[in-house]
Amino acid sequence: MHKKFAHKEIEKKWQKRWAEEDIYKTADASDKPKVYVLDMFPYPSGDGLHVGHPKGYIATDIYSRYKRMSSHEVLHPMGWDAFGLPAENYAIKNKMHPRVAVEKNVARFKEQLQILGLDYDWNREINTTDPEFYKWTQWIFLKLLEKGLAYESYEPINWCPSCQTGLANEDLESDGTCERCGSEVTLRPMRQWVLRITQYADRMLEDLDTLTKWPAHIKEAQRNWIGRSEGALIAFDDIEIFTTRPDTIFGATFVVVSGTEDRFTGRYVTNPATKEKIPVWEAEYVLSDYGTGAIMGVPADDERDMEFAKKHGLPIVAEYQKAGFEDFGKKVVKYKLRDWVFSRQRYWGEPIPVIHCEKDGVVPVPEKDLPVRLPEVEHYEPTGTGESPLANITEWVNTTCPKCGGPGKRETNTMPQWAGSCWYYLRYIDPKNNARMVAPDKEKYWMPVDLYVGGAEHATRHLIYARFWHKFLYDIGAVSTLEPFTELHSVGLIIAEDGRKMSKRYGNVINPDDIVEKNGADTLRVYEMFMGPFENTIAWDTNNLVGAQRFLERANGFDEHIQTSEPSEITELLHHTIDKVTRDIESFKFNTAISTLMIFLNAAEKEGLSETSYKMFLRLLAPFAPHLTEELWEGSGEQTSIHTAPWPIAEQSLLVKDTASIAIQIDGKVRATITAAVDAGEEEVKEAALKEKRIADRLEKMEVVRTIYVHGRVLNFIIRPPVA
Ligand code: ANZ
Repeated sequence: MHKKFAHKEIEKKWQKRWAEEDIYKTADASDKPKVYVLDMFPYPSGDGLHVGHPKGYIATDIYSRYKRMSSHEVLHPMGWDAFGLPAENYAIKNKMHPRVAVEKNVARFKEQLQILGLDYDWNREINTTDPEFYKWTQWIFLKLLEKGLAYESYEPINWCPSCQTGLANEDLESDGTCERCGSEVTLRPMRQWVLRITQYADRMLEDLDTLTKWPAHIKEAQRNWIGRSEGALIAFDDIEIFTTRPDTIFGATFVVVSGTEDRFTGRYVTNPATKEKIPVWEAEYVLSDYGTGAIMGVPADDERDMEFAKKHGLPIVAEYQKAGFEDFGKKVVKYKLRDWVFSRQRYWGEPIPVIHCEKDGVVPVPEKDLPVRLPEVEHYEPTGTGESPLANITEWVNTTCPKCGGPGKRETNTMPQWAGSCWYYLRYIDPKNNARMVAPDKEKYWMPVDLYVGGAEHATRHLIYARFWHKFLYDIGAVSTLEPFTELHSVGLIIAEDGRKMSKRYGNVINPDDIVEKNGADTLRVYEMFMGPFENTIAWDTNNLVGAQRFLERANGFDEHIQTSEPSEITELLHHTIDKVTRDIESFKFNTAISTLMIFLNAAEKEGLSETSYKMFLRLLAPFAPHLTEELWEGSGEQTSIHTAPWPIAEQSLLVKDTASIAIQIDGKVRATITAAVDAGEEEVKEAALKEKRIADRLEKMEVVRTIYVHGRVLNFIIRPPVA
C-alpha cells in the first residue's frame, strides 16, 4: 500500500532526538570488536555540496549503521580539510579572510551533511586549520627534520604563475598544468623545503601487495607513480645514460640529452660496445629529471628512438649482437617518484616550524613552543616574489634563536594543502589530547582504518602521501601498524542529467538541500545507493528518484499486510533477504541490497507477513532509510532506537533453496557431488571440492593443469602427473 509520509516532520523529530540522546557517540575503547569507517574529509569550498558529494558519505553511513547493529564499536567521524589553495583562492576571490571564509563554509557543509541524517560522532569533529590540530602536523614535520627526511633545496621546481607558488609533481595534471587552476607551470629555481619520500619508495611499493582489499586500479596507479625501474648507468665518454636495456647497446647509434627542441649538438661520443663514434642530439622526449637526463638511442628496439632516427636521418642498425645484461657498467634502481616539494609561498597553510639563525643556521622550534600560530594579517594575497605573504609581517618574522638566543627569523613558507590529510585519521581517535598526537592504547584499539571511501583522483596524491607519513610514524613508534587503510573503495561520480559534469558553469548542478526539502533525505539516500554499482559514474535521473520515493511510501504502508500466520515461502524469502542484504552491504553492493528488499516487499504485500518478519524488514531497511524506519519502529511499539537494535541473522536451515548440487569431475569422470550456494563463484566451489577427501586424495600427487566450471552444475579438474 502506498502511504505518503511527512518526511520533513519525521526527519526533524528524529535528528533532534538522536542528537539529544547522542546515540552515535563512540566509546574510546570497548570490549566489542571495533570498526573504523572513514570518509575522505572535504575541503569546505564556497559552493557547498552538490548531490555527488554525499554518495560516499551515505555508503559509509549505511555500512557503519549495519556494523553498529551487528554489535561492533563503530568509529565514523567527520572533519574539515581547510588549509591550502582551494580555501585561500576562494577567500581572495570573495575578498574575505580565509579564516572567515572557512568558518562560513564549514557551517554550511555541516548543515548540509546533518540534514541527510548521517551518523557521525560530531564530538570528534576536527579541522586542519585549528592550532590544536596543526600543532601535531608541525610536530610530525619536526620529527621528519630530526630524522633527516626534511631538507632545504635550491633546485628548480614547478612554479604556478597564477597561484604564485611552487608545487610538487603530485599537484600537476597529467599534461603538466596546475591541478588547481589549469595554468601552464614553469620551472623556477628557488629555496624550498623537501621531504625525502623517495627513501620510502621501495617499502611503499612492496607493501602494496599486502593491501588485498584495495581496488587493483588504485594499486596499479601507485606502482606507476612510484615507477621503479632496474637498469644500468653506462658512460658514453663523459655522458652517462640510464637504460633498462643494456643488452641493446650494440644497436645504439646515437645519444640524446634532454633539451627544449630537436637539435644536433655538434658533438660525437664513443659507443663503449661498438667503439664507434655516434652523434649527440638534444630532444624534448628525454626528460631532464628522470634517470640521468640522457639516453642511448636504439632505433631497432625502441619506438620513440626509431621515430627520432627516421625524422632526422640517423643511422638504424636492424641486426646487432645482444650484450649480456651485466656486461656494461653499473646496475642501478631509478624511480619516477620525486622527493616531495613541501613548501608553499602562500599564507593559508601550517607555518613550517623552523627558525633561521645567522650563527646556528636552521634551528627547529622547540616542541614546547608548538604550535607556531599563523599570524593575523591584513594582506594575505600571494606576493609573487617567491616569498610568502608572511615575510612582510616583521613582528612575527623576527624572533630569537632557540639555540643561541641571538636574533633569528621565522621560516615564512607554509606547508602544502596535503599536510593535514596525511595523518588526520589518527586525530579522530583522540581529538582532544593536548599532550600527544594520539594516546597509544587508543591508537592500538582503533587502527588501522578498516574501511576508507573517497574519490579515485586521490590515488597518486593523498593516498601516496598518507602512506608515506604513516610508515614514518611507524618507524618512530608513534603508530602500531605498517599501513593506515585496510580496505578502500572509490566512489563513482554522479554526473548531471545532460551527461555533463555538474558545474555552475553549465547551470546543471543539483543541490541536495532541494531534494531533501522536496523528496526527503531517506529518498535521496535510497536513490543514490540504488543508482547502480557504487564505483560507476552514473547520470542523475529524476524519474528514478521518484521510484525510490514510491518504494519508501510502500514500506510506510507495509504494516497493513501484517497477519497472524505467514506463508512459509515468505519466511524463506525473508531469510534469503537477510542473508543477501548482509553480504551485499559487506561488499558495497548497495544497489542489489535495495533490489532484494524490494523483491521481499512485493512478495509480502501479496502474501502477507507476520509482525516479527515485518520488524526484521524494518531493521534491514534502517541503515538505508534511518528516519522513516525509526518512525515505523516507534509506531510498532518499540521504546529504544532501531539503530541500536540487533541486526537480523539469517536462519541457515531456511537458505537451502539457494543451494545447488555440483558434480565434481576429474578428467571428465564424476568423483563426488557437493552442495554449494547457487551464486557461488568458481573459486568458492573449488575450495569446497578440495575439502572432499575423495577429491583431495586423487589430486594429491597430480598437477592441476586447469579447471572448467559450468556455473551451478559441474566443476572439472584437468590433471597430469607433475613434471619432475
Ligand atoms: C635503451 C633502450 C632500448 C631503452 C630499448 C628502452 C628500450 P622506464 O624506466 O621503464 O621508464 N629513458 C631513460 N632515461 C630517460 C629519460 N630521462 N627520458 C626519457 N626516456 C628515458 O624506461 C627506461 C628507458 O627509458 C631506458 O631504457 C631509456 O631507453 C629511456 F629497446 O635505453 B632505454
